[in-house]
Amino acid sequence: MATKKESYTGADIQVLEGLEPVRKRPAMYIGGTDSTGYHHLLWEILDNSVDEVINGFATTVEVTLHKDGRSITVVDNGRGIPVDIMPKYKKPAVEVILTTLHSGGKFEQGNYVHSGGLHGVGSSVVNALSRKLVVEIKLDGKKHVQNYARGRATTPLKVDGPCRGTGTSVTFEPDPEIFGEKLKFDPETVRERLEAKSYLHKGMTVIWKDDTAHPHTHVTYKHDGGIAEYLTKVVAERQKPMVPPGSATFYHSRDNGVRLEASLAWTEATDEHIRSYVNGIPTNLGGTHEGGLRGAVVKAVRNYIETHNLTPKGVTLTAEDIREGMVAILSTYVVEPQFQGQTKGRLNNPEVTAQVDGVLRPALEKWLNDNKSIAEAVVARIILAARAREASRAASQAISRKTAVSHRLNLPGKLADCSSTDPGLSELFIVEGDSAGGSAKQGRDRRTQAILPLRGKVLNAEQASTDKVTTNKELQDIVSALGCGIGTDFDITKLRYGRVFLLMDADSDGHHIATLLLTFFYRHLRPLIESGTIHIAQPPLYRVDIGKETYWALDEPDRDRIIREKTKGNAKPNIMRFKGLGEMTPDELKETTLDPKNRMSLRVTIDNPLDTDRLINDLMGKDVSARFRFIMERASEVQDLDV
Ligand code: TTJ
Repeated sequence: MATKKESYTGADIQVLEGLEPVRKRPAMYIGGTDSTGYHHLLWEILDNSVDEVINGFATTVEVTLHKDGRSITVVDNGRGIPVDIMPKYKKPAVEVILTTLHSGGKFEQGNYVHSGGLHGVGSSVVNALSRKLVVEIKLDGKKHVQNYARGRATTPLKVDGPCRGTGTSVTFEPDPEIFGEKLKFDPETVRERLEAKSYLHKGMTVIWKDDTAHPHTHVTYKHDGGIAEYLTKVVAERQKPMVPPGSATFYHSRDNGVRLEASLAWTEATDEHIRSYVNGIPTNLGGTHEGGLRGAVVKAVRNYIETHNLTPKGVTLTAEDIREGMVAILSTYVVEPQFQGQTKGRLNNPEVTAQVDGVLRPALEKWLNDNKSIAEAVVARIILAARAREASRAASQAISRKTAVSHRLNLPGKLADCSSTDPGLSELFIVEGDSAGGSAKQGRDRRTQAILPLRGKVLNAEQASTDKVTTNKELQDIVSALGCGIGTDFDITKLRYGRVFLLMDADSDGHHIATLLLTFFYRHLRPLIESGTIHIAQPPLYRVDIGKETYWALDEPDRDRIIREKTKGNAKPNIMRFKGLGEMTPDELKETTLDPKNRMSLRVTIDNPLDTDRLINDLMGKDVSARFRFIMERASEVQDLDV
């Protein structure tokens, strides 16, 4: 016993040397310590099991999110991480792998292909950043178990009875010291990633269990149709039929070093939707491989149009027209991928563009020529897109012409503008209802704050084209007030306000309007969201007076916390609930919501364009409670609290 203990003390020192830099600078290894950061840990662990499947040694990967929402188990039925003692380290291989930086390298060579490169930071990084980690290996009829905490082994590798079969299981809990006390895995993010993996690696069984859900989730994903099946599913989800129906196409290539699969179709949607993956890992921000796909599609279609004399009269087809409504899945394998961006969502290898184009373009041309009736329907759809674009351009130019005459003269009548003309100082509050608008006008700082009350119905912009959107009075007024135009005439340098706040009641109507407005900004004025211009004001729901002090509570728990913490002795709290913004006095509104020194607001950001796309697609349907969640969830996620 004593010897064992001693050797563990020795090991601890070595571990500390090995993994200390990871705990010191976690962001260098995983991109950041926000929610993306700890999800990264999961992807890293998961990819080890997926690799074992890709290499043909496992069939099944199972992921369980435990009740606490933050510990998670990944299990596979592969060969099991080796447990034999490595002479150089005098420790079991598994312990070396989990406690030494880059120790995975040895196992990645030879016949062991690693899918990653993106998450290939190593399971030791996950271990270092986990409050606890337990590895269980079934091998040679024995179950081996070892525990770790913050990268250090807390027990030796022990045999814990006999077992059948082989496989590896890792349970870990990201360290709240690194990621903050609020850390929770997002079940939908995990589920979606697992489902995507099951399409990308056809035949693999993926089991997803979510013990935070009521009742507990237990689903199995297995798709022998691979990404061709994935495309069908994505198109169905987006509820825009294929043009022509059932016309998806699929390519597969393993030649001349380019390993690639792509599946693609045109639909009646007005946007382009590409899901791309490198080595099985999503590249949400696209990159050079997507560039290759886009180029291939545009050139193949142009070539088809020219050789068949289908060029339309009176309208020129742009690349965007050709790709409008296209839905594509692209899965490429790159030996040494280079990624860019905070979350490494973009592929940067320049050579990949030509490789993807070189494979896809001839394949697409052949498909078009072999399927003339499909090709003709696609070309007709593209010409329609070009004509619609020209029509909407005319419509949006009409609006901009009006706003361009003078930045003041054509402002909407109900806008109470600010006196400053410096966008850096100016803020616009879009306010629900006339009575709240009135209080806001009285409570604002008229030098820098403009108020635009909304009266009529806001159009659901999810489905609408630009010319339709610009006929809606409320949206038209917003565009005019903003001054930056819309559609092809959008020019962010003309934006009249540096910040735009949505100020709505904290009830379901208010949430609905906010959602409609966010949808409009997301679909038609996305740069405003991307630049961080759009904010959601956070008016309080309660006023709590205790003695001479006044407190504001955003919601019920907040109110109860204030009462608990601030009520001393005999002071009896006086509580008032605002049924809507209209019930607040101008002074109250100023103090809590308008005044930059005291107000609460949330900045709207897009952390994952795919998620956002899906959310907006899903939620602008019928389910009001889901819409409500959208706002609340997104809002609570936003880090940029402007207090
Ligand atoms: C390495 O080469 C010898 C046979 O086993 C190979 C291996 O490492 N297999 C393997 C690792 N299967 N599963 C894992 C694994 C699974 C999880 C959940 C976590 C980690 C870190 C590794």
